[in-house]
Amino acid sequence: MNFIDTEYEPKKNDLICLFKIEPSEGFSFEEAASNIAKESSVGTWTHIGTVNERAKRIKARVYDIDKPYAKIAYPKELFELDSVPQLLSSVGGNIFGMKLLKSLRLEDIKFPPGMVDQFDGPQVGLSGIRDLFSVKERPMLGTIVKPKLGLDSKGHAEVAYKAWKGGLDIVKDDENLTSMTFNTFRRRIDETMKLKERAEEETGERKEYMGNITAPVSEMKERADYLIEKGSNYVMIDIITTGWSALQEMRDYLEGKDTVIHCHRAGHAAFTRSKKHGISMLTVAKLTRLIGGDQLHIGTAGVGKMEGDEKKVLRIEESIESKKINEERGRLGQDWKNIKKVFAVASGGLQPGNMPGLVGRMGKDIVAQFGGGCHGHPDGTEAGARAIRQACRAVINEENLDEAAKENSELRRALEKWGQ
Ligand code: RUB
Ligand code: CA
Repeated sequence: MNFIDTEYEPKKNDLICLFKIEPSEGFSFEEAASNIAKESSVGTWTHIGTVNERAKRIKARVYDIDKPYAKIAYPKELFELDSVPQLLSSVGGNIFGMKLLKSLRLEDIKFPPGMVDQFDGPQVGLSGIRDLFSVKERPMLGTIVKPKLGLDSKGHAEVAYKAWKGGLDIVKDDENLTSMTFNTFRRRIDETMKLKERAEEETGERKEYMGNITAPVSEMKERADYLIEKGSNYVMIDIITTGWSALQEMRDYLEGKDTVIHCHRAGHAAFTRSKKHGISMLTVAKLTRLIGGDQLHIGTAGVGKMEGDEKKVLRIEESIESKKINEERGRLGQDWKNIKKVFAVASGGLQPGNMPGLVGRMGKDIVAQFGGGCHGHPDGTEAGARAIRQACRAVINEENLDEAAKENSELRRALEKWGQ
């Protein structure tokens, strides 16, 4: 069987993958690409006598070579159209370990309409989240309670309360805070939701809490139910450590409950970070949108503490916030049909002085989160939250931060500590 066919015109319902390929010594690029198509669809390392007509018809085809990239078309019969695990067992599976490849990166997947139709996408999505808060003209502002582990339930709730009181919209648990002996899930939810109500009464603003429900799936369902019972509109899931199957299951489970799924991506960099090998964050983001995460961490476009440059992060942002994506070198197109937009979360090492750079690069449609950059304020959490809100107001009013700091002492103190 031949797996290279540069005359092939992909069919409307073919799934397309864009790979970046580096062959091992002694192998040509074409040989490498052909073996990727073979192993990820119907073939194996040697000629086999069991190949039938169907296998020949539904094989994958390398149809475009633009070194170091190759595009491969996969007929839809190769997939169980509503299963992300099965999709990745094919196009994100054995191929990454083949000896004839020095490195391989799955840069992008274009989902065909027949697959998009099988998924619901976000239930609330970007505009639903904006409606929930009645905030349209500025980024949503959030914090992660810090220290990430150590506080008891009451201590956690008090820090959350101060952040809301100071002007932040959203408080979230950190990725590794789930149900600890010193801060159990239920006790934390009880305490924090009580103080959320108080903060709402005192500020007259809508406040939200993202409790981290990360656990084995059956337990996640119970934790989600508990949050909903206590009046929360949000759950947070570590989507990489719990896995795609868990996200699919939780999205189904929450259908009809108008609950926002905040997707934390802790661990993604183990396979997204290398520019040569692994699976791109763009692919992770598109899978998250397809399944139905409502908010997703995508990076800070070079502003904060985490890796991820501006161009890369903006491409990801566009892919989760547009209806249609155009194909360009290093990325495939996508028609999202009726799938809602995901709200991009910018987080990791942010502080008030980053606000102009952040909004300048990523726009105002972001959830901007400040952990250390809130609780590390010289005058504490509430002052830190005020400084963040002041910086945000200044940027939206197109005012210079130094100017704004003259009238806003919390912002001034933040800039003295962290600069711009
Ligand atoms: C934020 C934090 C988050 C990171 C994750 O705390 O620790 O877990 O945003 O990174 P702080 P990413 O504001 O103190 O850095 O958002 O890139 O996935
Ligand atoms: Ca945005």
